[in-house]
Amino acid sequence: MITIALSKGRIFDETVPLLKAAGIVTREDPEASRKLIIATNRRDVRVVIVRATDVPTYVQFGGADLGVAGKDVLDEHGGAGLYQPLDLRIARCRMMVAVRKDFDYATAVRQGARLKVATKYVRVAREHFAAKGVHVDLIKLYGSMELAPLTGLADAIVDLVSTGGTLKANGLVAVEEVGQISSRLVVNQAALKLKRAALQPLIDTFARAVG
Ligand code: PRT
Ligand code: MG
Repeated sequence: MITIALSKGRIFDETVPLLKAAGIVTREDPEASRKLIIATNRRDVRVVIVRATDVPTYVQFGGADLGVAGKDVLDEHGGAGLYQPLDLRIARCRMMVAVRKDFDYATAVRQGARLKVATKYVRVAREHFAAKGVHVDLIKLYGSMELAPLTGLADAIVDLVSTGGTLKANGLVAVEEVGQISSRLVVNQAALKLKRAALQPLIDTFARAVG
């Protein structure tokens, strides 16, 4: 049995066409069903639905053989136990530093101010500001980061931006790019050795589908 870990929403939606290219069709839509294990047209392949941040953990510890996770999530996880053979180029966005539009970020940074930064991506944010030599106090949040600068909780946030609509709706502006984000195929390193005959053709098909 091959188990593929996916999260609901954009990752599932954008992985479906890649699975299809490999001849794998899911039997159910996770948005409509409450099932966490989804069968496919192939008796030896199933999909498990987990939180986006849990995909690397499932694959690392063998709860799934492979999975699809954003680079943001993988960078926070650290990648231990994971083989990352492919950038699937799906669910693309950018990791950005954003502030209230009346906050003078450039001056704060230039004057060596100690910035309060709220984010879900503490590890990535710490490395980003350390590389720039900017002193930061990091505040870990699990969502609605946009609210932090509006309430005085933080001066800046580090968050994902795709259309920019969420920042705009909350009076924030992106001031710096931390990195380009897309989703990667991740494979359990032990599974790749033990189930190579089943997994390698799948990886090769994904590689061709991505182009
Ligand atoms: O939503 P949930 O809390 O269940 O989990 P999640 O946010 O971890 O999962 P999901 O499915 O929302 O995101 C999965 C992956 O999609 C992320 O790990 C990213 O790699 C990728 N991705 C691509 C994004 C976005 N684009 C994105 N725009 N993930 C989140 N967003 C959010 C962003 O955090 C912000 O709140 O969308 C909002 C901004 O969008 P715009 O279009 O208004 O700029
Ligand atoms: Mg989300």
